[in-house]
Amino acid sequence: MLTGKTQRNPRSYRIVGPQRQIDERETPHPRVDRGELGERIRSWRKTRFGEDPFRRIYGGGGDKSWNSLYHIMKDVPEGGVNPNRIPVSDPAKMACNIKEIARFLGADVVGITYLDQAYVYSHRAEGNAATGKKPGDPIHLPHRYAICLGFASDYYKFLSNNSRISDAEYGLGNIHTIPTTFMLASYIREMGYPARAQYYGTYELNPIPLAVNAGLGELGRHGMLIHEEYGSRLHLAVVTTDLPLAVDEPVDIGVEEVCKYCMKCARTCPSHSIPFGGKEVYNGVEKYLVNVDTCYKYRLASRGQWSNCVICVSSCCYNKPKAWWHTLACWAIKWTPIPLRPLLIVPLLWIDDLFWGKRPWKHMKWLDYDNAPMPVTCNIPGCQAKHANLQHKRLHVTKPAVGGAVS
Ligand code: B12
Ligand code: SF4
Ligand code: SF4
Repeated sequence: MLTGKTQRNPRSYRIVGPQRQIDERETPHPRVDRGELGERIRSWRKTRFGEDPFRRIYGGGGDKSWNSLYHIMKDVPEGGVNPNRIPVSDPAKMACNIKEIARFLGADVVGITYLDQAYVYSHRAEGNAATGKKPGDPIHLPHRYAICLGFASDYYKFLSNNSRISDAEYGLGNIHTIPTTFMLASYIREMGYPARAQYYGTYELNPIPLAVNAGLGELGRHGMLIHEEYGSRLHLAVVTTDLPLAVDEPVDIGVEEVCKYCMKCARTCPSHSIPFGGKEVYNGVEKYLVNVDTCYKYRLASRGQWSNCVICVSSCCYNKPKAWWHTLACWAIKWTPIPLRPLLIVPLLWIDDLFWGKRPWKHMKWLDYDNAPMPVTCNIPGCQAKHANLQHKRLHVTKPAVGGAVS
């Protein structure tokens, strides 16, 4: 078994014990499909795209997404490996070439690391018609390298969270992973080396730890990769290969210190799934532990208006449009000596709340969509008002209502 060795340890998580490979059947989607999180969420997952044809083309399961690229591509066979192998004398030069091509094909950010088998699923949850693989078959992915790719989503569309507008942007990010990784893997096979594309719908691994090790960013309190420029609005995909490549180093962009003081994602998460407390050890890794079950079940609050919650992504203080002041703030945190960072971070977080809001959200109209809060009928006995939004409803209720903009 190959063990990923990086020259520098990432700061945002710590390996403290043996890690076992995760069986994909234990991960949330198959558990929901088996009804382990209850019948309501199981049937929600089947019908979540509703009758909206535009939402259905982004697919991802359910009864109504036959025309999504996801459904078409997930069973497409990979091509053969060219028997005339091109010799690689300079892995660093080849790594530059691969990154350039990956960006040309559509990735926004690229990094390379060793493929640590700890992050490859042990068994698959779904079969694959093209390869003849069945659910429960062991996964064999003996490649040496993982080329990690990030695909950025639009800052403003995500601010409409949660709505069909943020859904469309989220879905498009998933779909973008498909042609780029597929073509990058094809290019490597044309050079005579095995390569497999790990894109939305076909993942045989967890891309987050690999992307952290490849220097794309750090692991945040909300459980996702944070990139210096794009925050967490990055979809991740991977191409695994044996093509000789130089690997990248994990980066320190200050997430470790910022997450200690910020907690904006924990404050804004409507299902309270993100911890306010410290890190915990799970499967040999010390990291912040997100409650994936409550996060998943929050989707029942969507009332047919959206299907993917992106509130923690939009709230994250690293999530900003491209601007010089954002670059400057990130640069300053990065280059401040670690013990002095809190002196800079605390005022920056105050400014962030002041200018960008404690719960970033924007009213938006796009195509026929309008993410204005829907009227909520108050359930207080005797009250006949059609409340315009949750703020009004909160005047009546003592317990804070769970919900984003459209709940
Ligand atoms: C199932 C799933 C979900 C489930 C469960 C969420 C979850 N946290 O697992 C639901 C539907 C609720 C969900 C929600 C979201 N998801 Co999701 N989800 C997945 C999926 C398909 C599998 C994740 C999994 O196996 N989780 C089960 C266990 C492992 O979770 P966990 O113990 O809490 O560990 C999490 C992290 O700590 C990390 N992790 C696990 N082990 C280790 C080890 C080390 C060393 C490190 C550093 C990290 C790490 O990975 C886990 C996923 O976040 C992945 C794609 C993939 N193949 O990995 C995308 C993925 C994680 N989701 C993603 C996103 C963006 C989201 C949402 C914002 C939007 C959405 N889809 O609704 C929210 C955010 C919720 C959150 N705060 O985590 C992105 C994250 C991108 C990024 N920048 O990091 C991924 C990678 C998909 C992609 N194409 O990019 N998701
Ligand atoms: S996706 Fe939504 S519910 Fe899940 S952790 Fe993020 S903010 Fe909370
Ligand atoms: S919102 Fe703040 S605490 Fe949460 S992941 Fe982003 S930086 Fe860390």
